[in-house]
Amino acid sequence: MRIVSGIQPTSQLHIGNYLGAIKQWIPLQEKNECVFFVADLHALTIPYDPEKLQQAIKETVIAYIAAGLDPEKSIIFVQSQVKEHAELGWLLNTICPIGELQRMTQYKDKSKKFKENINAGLLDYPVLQAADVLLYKGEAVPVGKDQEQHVELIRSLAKKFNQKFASPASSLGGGGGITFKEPASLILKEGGKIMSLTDPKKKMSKSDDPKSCIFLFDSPEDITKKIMSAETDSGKEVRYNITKKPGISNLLTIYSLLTGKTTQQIEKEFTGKGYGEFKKSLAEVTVQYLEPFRRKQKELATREVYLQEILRKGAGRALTIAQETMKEVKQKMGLS
Ligand code: AQP
Repeated sequence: MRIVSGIQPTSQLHIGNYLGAIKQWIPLQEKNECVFFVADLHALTIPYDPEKLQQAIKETVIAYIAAGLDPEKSIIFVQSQVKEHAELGWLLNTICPIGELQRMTQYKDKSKKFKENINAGLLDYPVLQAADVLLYKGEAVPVGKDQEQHVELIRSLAKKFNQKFASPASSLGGGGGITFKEPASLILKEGGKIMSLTDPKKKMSKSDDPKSCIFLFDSPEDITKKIMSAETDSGKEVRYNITKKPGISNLLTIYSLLTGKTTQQIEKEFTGKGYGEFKKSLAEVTVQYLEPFRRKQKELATREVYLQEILRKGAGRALTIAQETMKEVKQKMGLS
């Protein structure tokens, strides 16, 4: 299968990005053709500092590799280096109903969060995302739960394109069979939506308060501080109950995903022990789990040439596939 996914360099990557997305990318590399990119064009849709963008891109690539992506197995590159993403995005705009974009949850949330900067790119974001996947004729998109709605739109645009331009029965375009497959979203049942440490009713997000996220490269001191002050619920019992105890349930989910133990096993372990002891143990587990990430990050941060080479090769491989798709798309749309 061809697998496609990406993450925006909007800040450092957090444990939600890892547990919801990257963790499933790693095993997928073994038996599939994987395309993983740094979504820098998407990152321009919220306020950002141009002077810091290159560094953020580099840190995202480092996070990919420190977390286990293998440049020998996967195609790793920066989205803006393959201009066909923007080109296909424009073409897909012409078949995307604007109402579909206006109902997107992420658009609504981000327009509230960045009231001063509701730009057209924010609304159009899912169309560029469709281009990101369809350019490589992606068949599956491993993402967190928040992206489910966007992947549905990708499927709907793929279908619309095929019906309009690629079906043998179509009066328009080149016909000649389908162009795009309708990609499936791969969303983990556990880990698909890790919640904020400071407000467990909200998703953990890179662009929120740093105290609400455990970043992959946080120091042991920061991890401990953040977990110890994470919002918990009334009562003392360590019990999984998403409606009555959203804070503790979120921490239990993280604990379970980092240790491989079930939440029931963890509840049993902490019977009669209270939140403080549980959080202390979670902090230790997290510090330990992320230790190899920090080590790898330090090593990679000094290997500028190696990182550049990965991205150069990745962009070259991506471009070959992208140009092939664009040739077909343009022909079918009457542009060549
Ligand atoms: N809290 C989360 N739990 C599980 N998965 C998550 N993802 C994001 N947050 C969580 C998944 O990680 C990938 C990141 O994609 P993105 O950077 O393109 O956009 P996002 O979903 O908007 O991520 P953030 O962290 O919330 O970033 P900002 O604050 O910049 O918007 C996706 O697969 C996403 O589902």
